[in-house]
Formats: sequence, C-alpha cells, structure tokens
Amino acid sequence: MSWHATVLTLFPEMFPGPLGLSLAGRGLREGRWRLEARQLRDFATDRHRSVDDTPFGGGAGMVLRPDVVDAACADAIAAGPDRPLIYLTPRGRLLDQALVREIAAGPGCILLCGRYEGLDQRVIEARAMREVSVGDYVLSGGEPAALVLLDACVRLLPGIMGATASAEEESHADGLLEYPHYTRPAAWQGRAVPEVLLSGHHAEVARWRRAEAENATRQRRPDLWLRHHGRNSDASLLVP
Ligand code: 6GU
Repeated sequence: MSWHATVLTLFPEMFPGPLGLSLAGRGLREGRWRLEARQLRDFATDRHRSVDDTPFGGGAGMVLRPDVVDAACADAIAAGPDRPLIYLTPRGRLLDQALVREIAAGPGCILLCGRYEGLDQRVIEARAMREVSVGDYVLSGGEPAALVLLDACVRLLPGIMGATASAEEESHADGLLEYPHYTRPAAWQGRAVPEVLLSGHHAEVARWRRAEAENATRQRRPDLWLRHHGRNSDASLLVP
C-alpha cells in the first residue's frame, strides 16, 4: 500500500494542483503515493448542505460545524486507518523538517483544511487532531498549507527524487541552510565564481561549502544555529 493522503476541504478543486506536476506528479501517476480530496459539504446532513454556523458568544465570521467535520473524519479514517489526523491552522505547531520526516515515514495523513474563522474546538479534541501551521502569517484557508505539507513529505518518499541527489542532503536536513550554488559561465557580469569551486579539490570544496552553510545559518537564522550547535557540539562551543 502506497503513502496515502486524504484532504478534507471545501475546495477539492485545489488538489492535486501543483502536486500534479514535476516529481510529485510523476510519483502520483506511478502510484508511489495517493491523493484523495474530499468535499466537506458532502458530509452535511441538512437540505441546505450547510457546513458552518455563527459563533456562540457572537463575533464576526463563521465556524465549521463539529458534526459535519466529524462525519468527514470518520469516512477518511475508514478509508485508511492509522494515519495522523492533522488540522491545518495558524494556531498549530510550526511545521519543520523533523515533523515532515515523521509524517513521511508513516502510512500517510488526513489533512483537514480550515476556512471561515475556524473549527468548533470540540471536534478538534474529540478526534485528538494534531494542529499544524506553516508559518507566522495568515492564509485565507488551510489548502495552501496542506499543499506545502504534502510537497515536503512526498519528496522524501522512496522513488520520488530518483537520480536527484538525496533529499536529505539539502537545506534544513542537517539543521543548516544550504551553501550558495554556481554554474557556467565562470565569469558573468564581472562576477567570478569562487576559485575553490574551479580547483577540483573535492575536500577543499566540501570544507568551503560547510563554512558557507554555517556562516549563512549564523547570520540569517540564529534560531537554527543555536539548535544546530546544541545537537552537534559541546556546550563550550556556544560561546562565540
Ligand atoms: Cl495551516 N492555515 C491558515 N489559514 N493560515 C496559516 C496556516 C494555516 N499556517 C500559517 N498560516
């Protein structure tokens, strides 16, 4: 059985979207992973097919009904059990490469995309949903976040990256930002490629790249740098 993603959404037309192209799209057509987008409205029970209602306590916007969402969850769980049920919300834990690895290593996932002001808290608790955010900014719905999470997972699945260098050689895999890249021409608009890259000295190239990755991480992402050092060095090296 291949890695199986079910997306619960009011906009199933957004899927597979960009995941139907490039490496993920090829993987999908080759059956290396499976994607189902289910219309939440199909689980409404009234004749108006309503999925949302006004918030208790007042305020702007609408809230997704727990009964409708619960029925959609039950259906997805029946179609493929043992998958984590993830609610995409800016209130969630920030997605990082460690969580991506964990989800990619399992049987797949069920992704619930929020819209409107939110989702009734009781169904989040009743279904023990994991709440995940893709960053500290606000999207109009969880769908782009679901596409981000799926892209990050799918590229780690066996056979997706093919001959492309190992997925885990890249940015964030070792907790560092990537080193800068160069290709031909060797001189362009008066800018030269760093000498060491033309030298053919593989060990020196590797040393240069490592230093560039570390410098970029220290300067651009001190948060990542601290965590990287916590994991990779002894405490005395934390002193600058
Ligand atoms: Cl998962 N959803 C929405 N609506 N906005 C977000 C997000 C998710 N992650 C960051 N911003």
